[in-house]
Amino acid sequence: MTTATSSQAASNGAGLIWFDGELVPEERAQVSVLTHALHYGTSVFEGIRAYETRRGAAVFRLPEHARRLLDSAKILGMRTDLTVERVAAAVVETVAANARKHAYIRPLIWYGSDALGVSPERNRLHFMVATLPWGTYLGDDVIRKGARLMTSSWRRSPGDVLPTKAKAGGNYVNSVLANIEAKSNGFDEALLLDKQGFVAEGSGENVLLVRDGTLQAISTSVNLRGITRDSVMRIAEAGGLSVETVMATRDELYTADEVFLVGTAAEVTPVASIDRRPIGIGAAGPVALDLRERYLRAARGEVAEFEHWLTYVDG
Ligand code: PPE
Repeated sequence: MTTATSSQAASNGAGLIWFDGELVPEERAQVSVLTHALHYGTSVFEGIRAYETRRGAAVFRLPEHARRLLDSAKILGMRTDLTVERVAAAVVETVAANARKHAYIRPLIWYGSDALGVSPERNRLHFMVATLPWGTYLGDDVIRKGARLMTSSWRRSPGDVLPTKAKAGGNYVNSVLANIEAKSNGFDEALLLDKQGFVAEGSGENVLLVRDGTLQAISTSVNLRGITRDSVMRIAEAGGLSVETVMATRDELYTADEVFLVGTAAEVTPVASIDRRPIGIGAAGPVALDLRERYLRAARGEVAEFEHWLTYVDG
């Protein structure tokens, strides 16, 4: 571990951050070391992307992300007076203030530093929105070659242990453990199973597969109800592909024609192998690459049918 000094320059390239109603430079957007969320993982967040379109930057499926952020807060019992409209306005304002053409957007609601101790009640809630200049999530190379996945020895925490429908900070310890296990074993990403052995999701993505020309989406039992998963299923249907929801075991993934990961950060990332077994052709598959292309075209405002998914930053 590298130990930071508090004078270290901000390194995320976030520029101006929305912080409790004000836009402040990243180096001034700081919190106390006694922040409740830092000690107990009591935060909820979103991952959203803005894409460059002919009409300037546009945020992809913003109302859906804002709604899920507030749903996550509700699941954690957070009493916030934020609304979908206020979250969306803060996102748009932050993208505009940084003059970003495209961005990865990270809104966060968290309990502050008024009173340490498990009970969060006496802590005020805070809200921030950061915009980051992220490119592809697992690297351009992985898109070309396909990701190498490892089935994690860590199971996805069941919904009666941690609420998997909430995008809560604390939940992500499960993802971090799986991710570092996969990376330290030389893989690109982890695949998590649930306690029964069914495929749950990646450390930060949902899983889709193709079998005999049908797109199969892993059902949303113990995973996040992914917005990209929903977008890709609708795009596939619009393109005439049959789409169904399935429970799948890891061996069913081994024998699929294609497997891919979908998420806001990962977009559509083809999978080349799982546990060193080649999937299909053992490289990025044709359906994955086609859906990736069509997803990105929709996000860039090039598909009239899906333009209602965009919120243009300049009105
Ligand atoms: N499952 C998990 C566990 C998850 O974190 C994500 C998003 C998804 C599924 C896909 O959800 P959606 O973005 O709505 O399609 N992961 C976010 C966090 C990535 C990170 O490293 O942080 C993301 O993609 O923004």
